[in-house]
Amino acid sequence: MKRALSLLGVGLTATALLASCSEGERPARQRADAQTSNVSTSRATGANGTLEQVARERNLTPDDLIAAAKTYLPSGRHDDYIMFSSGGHSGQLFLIGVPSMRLLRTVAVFTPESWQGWGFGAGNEILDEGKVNGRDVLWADTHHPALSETNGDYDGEFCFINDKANARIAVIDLKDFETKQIVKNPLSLSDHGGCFVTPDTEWVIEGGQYGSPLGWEYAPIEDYNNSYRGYVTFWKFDRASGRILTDKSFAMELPPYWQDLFDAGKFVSEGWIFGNSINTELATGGIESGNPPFEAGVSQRDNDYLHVINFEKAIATYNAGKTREVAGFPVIETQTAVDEGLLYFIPEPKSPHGVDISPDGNYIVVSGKLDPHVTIYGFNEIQEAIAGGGYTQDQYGVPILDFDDCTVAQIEVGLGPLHTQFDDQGYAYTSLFLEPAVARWALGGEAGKLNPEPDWSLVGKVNVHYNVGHISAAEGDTASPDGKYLVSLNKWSIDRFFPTGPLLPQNFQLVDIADQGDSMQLLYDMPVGFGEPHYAQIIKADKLDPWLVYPEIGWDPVHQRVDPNAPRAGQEGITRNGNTVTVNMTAIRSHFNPEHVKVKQGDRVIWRLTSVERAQDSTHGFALPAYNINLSLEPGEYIQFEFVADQAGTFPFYCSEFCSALHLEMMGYFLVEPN
Ligand code: RUQ
Ligand code: CUA
Repeated sequence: MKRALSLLGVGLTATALLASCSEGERPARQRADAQTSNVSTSRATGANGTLEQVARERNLTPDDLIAAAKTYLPSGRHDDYIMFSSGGHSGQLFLIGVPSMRLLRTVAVFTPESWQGWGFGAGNEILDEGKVNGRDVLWADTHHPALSETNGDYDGEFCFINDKANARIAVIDLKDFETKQIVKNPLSLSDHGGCFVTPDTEWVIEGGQYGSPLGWEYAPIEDYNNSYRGYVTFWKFDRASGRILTDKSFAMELPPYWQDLFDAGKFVSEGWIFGNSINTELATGGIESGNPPFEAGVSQRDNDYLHVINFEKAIATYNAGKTREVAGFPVIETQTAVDEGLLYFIPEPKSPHGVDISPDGNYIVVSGKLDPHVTIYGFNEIQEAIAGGGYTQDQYGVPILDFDDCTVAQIEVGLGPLHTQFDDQGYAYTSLFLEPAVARWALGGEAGKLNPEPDWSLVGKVNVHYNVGHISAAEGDTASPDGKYLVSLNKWSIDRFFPTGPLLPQNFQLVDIADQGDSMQLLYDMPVGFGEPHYAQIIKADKLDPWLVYPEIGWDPVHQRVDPNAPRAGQEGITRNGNTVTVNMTAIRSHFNPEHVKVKQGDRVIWRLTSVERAQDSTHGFALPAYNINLSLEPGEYIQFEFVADQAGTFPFYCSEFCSALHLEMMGYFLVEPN
């Protein structure tokens, strides 16, 4: 094996891998164990022996060993980065460590989640905010997480995420990684270009997707051009309360093209918003009637339109009251947007996707799903074109700027380009769905000074498996990307993992992008067996500053303050007022107090439960069978839930979190005496 490794030219590298792990550092107990195991026989061949033997037995190449060493974290060591990944149809948010690619947590957002008690006695009022026309919609197709930013950089305070299936936005506070708000868009049932934040997170942008009458009222599909519309909504975010202020938010009506993704300008382009679109054909489908199916109808034209919005001016227009109420929501009509000079279009080739702003804010990158190029628009060029006047117009009167006037470069990157991210060395990365691969290309202009390659040129590619959608580089969509790592969010995994029946996981592939030039190394495959994640953002871990326990006993995580109703130690008890029974209960290892809760059938029960724990990680559960209650009580947390005791019987409740050696004994009886 030593010779085999040497032939591959990496004998020294393998030795170096072991150098930091000397025998002398190992505890005596481990040394003794090693001597009695089979491994110890190969140890006799020297320090290299163990690693070589493992490599041989496990059929690992030298590159594999390097990749393993770059991703492995010894027990107790933390990841440098945290990836916030959309949970796809799970409706949740996933937190994944990078480079280890270990799943750290799911955060319950749109979908009930029993471990966190979300929807089973806690969080119900927030899930209720996500109702559509009064009906529960307890799942979501989450697409785009957006970490809050200060000066265009992640600040680690909040995360937003959209639900494409119902046009909803959720707000998650990164003090406790819990969802605080769900906002339902009153104009539409679908969004896609959501959510993205402005550089100081004053606004959360939610762009639409499938054209429909605003407010989704009925209109015949034959009336598409007149009655159907697109939109982009601007949600005002208030950092102090950690909430979107729906009464200070507004939307802009757009032609019924299918708006795709949006992004906010930064630095030079701050105050402007960019979005792309498809279906400027205004195709309405109807394959069953002999019409072209959507996939053909939407792809007929060579160009669709990049939407360029003067957002600064749009805010002024909204503040001046030049809006129309639609479904109770203020909307700047397209005609107003044109009259006020808020909206411009620029052609973008062919079935465009993705709109990504370069870190310096100077360039807008758009891919064409059916065009092998990325197209780079210059912000200054766009401004000159706007100032130049003399526009053509689309059929809704929106000015169309000249393509050549606004573009600075087109780079042939490969087949099926989708999304672009950036690094700290003057490179951009674009996912290529059809190849499938990730292309690295060199930026030009000022940003291109960081790389040694010619401006606006393709530098190299790394193959991925298979069918990459989004990619996410470390802080790769911010004003100061970190480089180092890129994760390819692959849609298909085919032969990468054990086939779990016909339904296969997705595959997050970690790529090392630290070296310049054409040298990117695939490091790790992470199967994602829950929902179909779309986008992810990767933040430096030390920017996050989560609470380790809730700040004070009796903490209400919904409002982030102590609840005066929260029972403290010594305040436990059960009080009756007519048919209403109030239970004041505390939890601490390893008991609830009180342990007997006796009510009469038909009583209304208000149950107040405080964890009076202060030790980190001393979480208790609270499971009440048949009444569909399960809570997660983190140290200091207070939760109140209410129900009518309509089922008589004997209901053992218990702590559903393995919290101590006597966790099984952490229980009580809920006794409902029949009428
Ligand atoms: S966009 S298909 Cu994020 Cu590629 Cu949704
Ligand atoms: Cu508390 Cu188990």
